[in-house]
Amino acid sequence: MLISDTEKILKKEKRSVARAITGIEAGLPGSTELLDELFKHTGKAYKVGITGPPGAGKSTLTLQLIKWLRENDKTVAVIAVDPTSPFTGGALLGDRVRMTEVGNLDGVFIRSMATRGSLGGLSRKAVDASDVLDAAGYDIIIYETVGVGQSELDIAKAADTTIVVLVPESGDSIQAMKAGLMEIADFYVLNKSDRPGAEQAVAAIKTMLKFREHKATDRVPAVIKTIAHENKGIDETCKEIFKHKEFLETTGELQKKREIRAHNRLREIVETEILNELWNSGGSELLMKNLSEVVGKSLAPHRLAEQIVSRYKEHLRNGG
Ligand SMILES: Nc1nc2c(ncn2[C@@H]2O[C@H](COP(=O)(O)OP(=O)(O)O)[C@@H](O)[C@H]2O)c(=O)[nH]1
Ligand SMILES: [Mg+2]
Repeated sequence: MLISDTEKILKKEKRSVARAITGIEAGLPGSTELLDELFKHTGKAYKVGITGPPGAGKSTLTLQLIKWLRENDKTVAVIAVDPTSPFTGGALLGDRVRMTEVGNLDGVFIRSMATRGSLGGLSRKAVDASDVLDAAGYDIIIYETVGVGQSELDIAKAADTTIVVLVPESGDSIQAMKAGLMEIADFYVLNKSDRPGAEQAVAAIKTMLKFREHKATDRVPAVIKTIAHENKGIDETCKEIFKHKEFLETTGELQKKREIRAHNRLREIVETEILNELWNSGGSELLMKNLSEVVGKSLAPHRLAEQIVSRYKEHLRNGG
């Protein structure tokens, strides 16, 4: 039994799309079969990652991008992975009402995914969910993530264009560099540029970019100033997305990027399968049974690990 109706998803029926994503998130049986069916309808959506520190204005910016895209006849789906995001409920009531309103618009789908408990598999689930949205025919898929952990970085890397959002507060760009955000940005948005220090912050980001290792032929990422809640800089931001898209298409980089992603995705699926089987076919039991010996120093960790792996190999020899 499939977890949702393929035909209805292909017709962009929001309830069926939502049900499919819920099933994927929960890992329900039948979700991979649904993804199999949808797969041949994917590959058309363009994916945009929006990442940066909490409170930088990512959700506000996303809302404005949605409006711009709808005015330009593009349908948009958002996957928000952010515990503090208005999309996921950490915000003021007013913000949540706005999100719901926008999410109810025709040609717009907004979905949050929980970070609680499942960080490891989150990027895989977000990518699976985006396959549903892609098959449903959304032109643009936006991933909003807080740029803090590895898992969030992985999601940002699943995008065709990644935007890093920073604010004028001093040291923000240094923090971003430490968090690995500088390597993944295709361009920068300096939001809250109504605040003091905006010019200095732009200069700091540009200096940082100069010192970054790069080939002479590399594209230098743009730095765009925005005031998201006043809709300032949104037009420029959207145009930069499409400029970057064109750059990727004409240079063949888009194809390369997608090949790398397909490769990584395959590895991740296989590795997850193997790990699940290893732990579920007696590995967990063996670990728990002998853990006290390791703690009590009578069994070395490498020896217990060897036993667990041997047992898994034996399980495979016996036909899995
Ligand atoms: N001053 C100022 N405030 C902004 C701007 N953009 C967003 N905000 C406010 O900053 C707060 C955090 O925004 P939000 O979009 O939730 O940030 P997120 O955590 O990055 O998604 C909200 O109260 C917004 O209204 C801006 O350009 N200037
Ligand atoms: Mg947010």
